[in-house]
Amino acid sequence: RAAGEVIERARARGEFVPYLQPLVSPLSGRWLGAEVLMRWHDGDHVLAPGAFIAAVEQSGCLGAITRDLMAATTTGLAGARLPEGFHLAFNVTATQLADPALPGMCRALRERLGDAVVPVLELTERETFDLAGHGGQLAELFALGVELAIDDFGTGQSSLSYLSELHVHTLKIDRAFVDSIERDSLGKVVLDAVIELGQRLGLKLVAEGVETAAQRDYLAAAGVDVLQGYFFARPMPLSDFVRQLPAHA
Ligand code: G
Ligand code: G
Ligand code: MN
Ligand code: NA
Repeated sequence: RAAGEVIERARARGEFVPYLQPLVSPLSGRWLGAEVLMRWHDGDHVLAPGAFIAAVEQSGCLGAITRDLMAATTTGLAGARLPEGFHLAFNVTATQLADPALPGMCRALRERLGDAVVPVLELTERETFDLAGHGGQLAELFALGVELAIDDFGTGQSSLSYLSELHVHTLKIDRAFVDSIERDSLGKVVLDAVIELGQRLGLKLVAEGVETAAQRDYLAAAGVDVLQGYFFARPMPLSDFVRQLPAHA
């Protein structure tokens, strides 16, 4: 309860803000989109979700905070010239897919930023089993041009059947597998298998946690479509993203 009140007060003060991390083309280095990551501006401190996401979920405010992040991102990018096909990815829980406000938020995003922008909802692999009940709202979201990405792919333990059943567009390869590239480990076997699986299913592949040129080169040669990681850019405040975008678009 007490923690919930702290979270709600922080939300009311606008302390939960979007940071954006570029999604990068392996070949050209261009920014093809961004993942929106929540940060808590608590006085002088900027906290990452690991420190507070559990409290947010318990507070019941996660849905409201996600809507705030979507609205703030839409407003913050409204003046920017976004490249054609720019993907804007938000992290959501399976429960949030049923949020009746979600289709309207996605529609508003496309209305304000243009149809060239593709809203993406990232769902962790661990939650995909919860998706079955959300078919109706998912169909509505897909009709609006929204795409679905499976986050942290390779770390869950679900069956793979949902990939064909759920109209998933994108697999985000967990950074643990990217991390194994420069080490001769079992992780690299899994990485290669995930890449082949995604390609055979016709899914877009995004690799997360790219930190070195060697990792970039390996993933580019393997045909991974999009890269994300500190090697290219860290998550940054929206205003920094807008300032840097023209040099990378
Ligand atoms: O940004 P960072 O690496 O600290 O994120 C840590 C975790 O928090 C990641 O798993 C990320 O998916 C999650 N996360 C970040 N922003 C959001 C958000 O807006 N909503 C939800 N549900 N999770 C988020
Ligand atoms: O689970 P999800 O993929 O949404 O989480 C993304 C998280 O990964 C964010 O918290 C972000 O800060 C973090 N991240 C992004 N790029 C890198 C990277 O290159 N290395 C590491 N260690 N973390 C990263
Ligand atoms: Mn994510
Ligand atoms: Na991830």
